[in-house]
Amino acid sequence: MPTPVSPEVAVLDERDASAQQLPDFSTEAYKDAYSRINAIVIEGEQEAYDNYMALGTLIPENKDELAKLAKMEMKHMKGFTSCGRNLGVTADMPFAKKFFGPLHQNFQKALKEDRVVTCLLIQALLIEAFAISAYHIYIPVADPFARKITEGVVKDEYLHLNYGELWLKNNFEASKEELFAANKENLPLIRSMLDQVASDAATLHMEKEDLIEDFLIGYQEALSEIGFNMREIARMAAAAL
Ligand code: PL3
Ligand code: FE2
Ligand code: FE2
Repeated sequence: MPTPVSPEVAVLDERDASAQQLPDFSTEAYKDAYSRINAIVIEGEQEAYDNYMALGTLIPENKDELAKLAKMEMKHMKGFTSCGRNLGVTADMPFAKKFFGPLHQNFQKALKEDRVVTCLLIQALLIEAFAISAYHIYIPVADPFARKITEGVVKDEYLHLNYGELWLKNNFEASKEELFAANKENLPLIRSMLDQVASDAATLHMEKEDLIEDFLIGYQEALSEIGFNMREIARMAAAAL
């Protein structure tokens, strides 16, 4: 007689098996998708460096702290560059520049007009929450080299998100209206970036639903930490629908 297996154990086994299904990193399909995803991450880290340096001019009292955050972004950029090199992939940088174009333009416009709240929402909340969710979902399906690098990076990204949360929390009442407007204008851009990256991410065994879920949890937690109530957060998240 076979040994009876409890249903709980059977379900657990199944979930573990699917979670540990690693892609074949050497196929042309994997490398092709990686050439775009790797470029997006390299460009994102480079722009994050530029954005924190620029924020230092808008918030001179935090100039040194912002320069420290910027320096971490430069390190991330170099780390992800080595991930591509390790797999023998050439990053498609023109694609990544276009990918970030609309968000980049909105940041630059806000910077010119000294709208520090909008700049913080774009870089320290939206981009960081996007990066944290992407890195979370990537780590279990990454090659061992990239996994180690991404684990180090994601720790830093929380410091960046926390910086933005704290500044906006300390200036909440004066920032509220600008935050609503900046969210309405920029959250749909994140949504469309997710749509654009979904099929390449799937090739890397990253599911779009997992990315959206992780992103929305992180972003909504940040909004709550800053001081928004549940109704306001729901209204802000609805801008992505
Ligand atoms: C700022 O610290 C980081 C900015 C980077 C933004 C990256 C967004 C990535 C979305 C695409 C999914 C990537 C999977 C991760 C692969 C390394
Ligand atoms: Fe980073
Ligand atoms: Fe960051």
